[in-house]
Amino acid sequence: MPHRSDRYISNLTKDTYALVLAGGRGSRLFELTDSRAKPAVYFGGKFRIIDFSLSNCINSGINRIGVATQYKSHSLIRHINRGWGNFKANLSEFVEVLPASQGNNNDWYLGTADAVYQNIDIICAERPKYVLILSGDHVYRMDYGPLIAEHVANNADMTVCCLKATTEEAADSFGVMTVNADNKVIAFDEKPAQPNEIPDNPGQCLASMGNYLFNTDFLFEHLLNDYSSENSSRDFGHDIIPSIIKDNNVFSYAFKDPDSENQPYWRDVGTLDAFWEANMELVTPQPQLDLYDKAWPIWTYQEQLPPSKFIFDDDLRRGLAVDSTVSAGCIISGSTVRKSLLYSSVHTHSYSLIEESVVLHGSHVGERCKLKRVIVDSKCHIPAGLTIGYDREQDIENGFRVTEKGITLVTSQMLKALAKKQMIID
Ligand code: ADQ
Ligand code: ADP
Repeated sequence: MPHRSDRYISNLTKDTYALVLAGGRGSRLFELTDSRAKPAVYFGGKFRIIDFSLSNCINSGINRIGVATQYKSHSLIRHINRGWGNFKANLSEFVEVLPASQGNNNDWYLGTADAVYQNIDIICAERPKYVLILSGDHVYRMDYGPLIAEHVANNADMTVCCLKATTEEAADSFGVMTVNADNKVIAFDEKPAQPNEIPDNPGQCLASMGNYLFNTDFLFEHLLNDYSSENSSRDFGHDIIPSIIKDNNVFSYAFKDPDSENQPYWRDVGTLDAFWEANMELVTPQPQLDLYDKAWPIWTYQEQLPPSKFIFDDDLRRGLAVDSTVSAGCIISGSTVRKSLLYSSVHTHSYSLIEESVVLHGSHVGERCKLKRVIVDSKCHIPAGLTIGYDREQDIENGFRVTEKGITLVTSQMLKALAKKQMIID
């Protein structure tokens, strides 16, 4: 991350209103998003995915932030109210929730552009010079200051943040753009089957991160224009960007790691495998995502919890965790935790073995359980003696979800159904 002195906390960031789009379901996370929107999904031991975009705003000096919510927003709204609601150094700074159906149309948000359109009045009242539209779905650390500075230096109307991706990754998944030598966007295809390659970079393309910076007046003008078109899906990637690039100054901004030439850290934890892998990366000795960097803190809501404890049980079996991350309030008693990430208030009991697993907060792992490559949703009670992650067929038979890569998801609903089934059989 840049040193403090290199950062652009300035009139530019102060003149910016950020709108975080947080209404998406994240359907490829299956039961993990049954009761919460994707931005509310837990990540990294104590955070939620949305904490990363919100922290990026605060650390960049953008202190007026709206969060557009829609799908299953209860958990997300509660998190924002508890963790971010009191954020203010003075009255002009806030993080506020903008739920669908309270904006201009009294209707659900259609596409991403509609989520902004329905909140025009709220944004207008703030009179920002720039509006930064962010996807609340990704985990990354980014200083938005240099983006705004480059946008202004380019005399741009709009700037799209982008990353290099392989054409394979981007096909059918990302917006892909073609730029000229000045980084002006000359073509934009939303989720193309065959993405345009970067010249001299075979197999590589420029993928949109779903983060956009607009001059406020320009944004409002084009949102209103879009409303005169009947067959628009009211989406930035499908409708707005392709329609404005020809006659306006639309630029791309390459998101780079300020400390290295490597691809910057940016994860779409949109599938169970990606969720498991990104969490597992954090328990390695030197993960690319540095959560311990004091210059770029990730803020969140956290319960007041006692410290974690590791106990020899009555038979002197050691409670231990190695190559693992253990959050506050956990009790590891007479069990072994290896290469795993335990969220807060997880309790593991004697003779249990937990390996390469992600256990969300408030879950209990009973005596003599064995877990390998498992995602345990929050507040699960894994009954004593259960083995998960060793036999794919058995896990499916037990009602758990097993991914192609062999990661097993367990939720409290699944465990309740299994208990009911076993009661009937007994
Ligand atoms: P997707 O991520 O597929 O592509 P989308 O599902 O529209 O686009 O989600 C974008 C963001 O908006 C997410 O943060 C989501 O939670 C939120 N969102 C979706 N629908 C919403 C609604 N109705 N109301 C409020 N919020 C909503 C986009 C771009 C691509 C780009 C990828 C990068 O369209 O061009 O490459 O992001 O991931
Ligand atoms: P086991 O892991 O053998 O199933 P328990 O879950 O009952 O056993 O707890 C083992 C130990 O964990 C207890 O003896 C106690 O030291 C500690 N412990 C359990 N609950 C708490 C608590 N709420 N506060 C502090 N320590 C606790």
